[in-house]
Amino acid sequence: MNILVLNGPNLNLLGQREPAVYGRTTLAEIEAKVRERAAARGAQVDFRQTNLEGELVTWIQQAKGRFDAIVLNAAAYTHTSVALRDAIAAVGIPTIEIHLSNVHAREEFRHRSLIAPVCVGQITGFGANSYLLAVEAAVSVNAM
Ligand code: CA2
Repeated sequence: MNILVLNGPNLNLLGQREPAVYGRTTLAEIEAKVRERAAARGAQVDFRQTNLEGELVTWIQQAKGRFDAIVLNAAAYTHTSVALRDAIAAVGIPTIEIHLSNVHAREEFRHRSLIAPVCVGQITGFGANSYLLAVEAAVSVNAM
């Protein structure tokens, strides 16, 4: 199976700032762990990051027919983006929402996710392991 892992704004800064909230692992290190876990499950991964909302929308649209599942850390766009929600709903590819931090234990504005209702489920608060749990979720959803 093919899994598309998408990362939203500022996640390129991981490991460099705010380690108390987001940990010390860089996005490149997370990508390496994701590739390793996916390979162990017989899956292939395309791992991307962008600071642009529209680029995420385009990548989700282009995933149709190419990917079996999407793992999405939409970062701040989680809480604001109707465009991302509409794109996920439009492509109909099982999408797993993930976060490094537990968004429900943080500021009130992070409690609301506009994308959660169109995702298969949400994994939040496990640090870099959220990505590995999402790979497992993607594989199990694909086998359903
Ligand atoms: O916990 C997560 O994974 C978040 O998606 C991260 C977003 C935040 O807006 C969401 O509410 C929860 C922020 C990503 C910013 O990442 C940084 C990494 C290092 C330094 C500064 C920001």
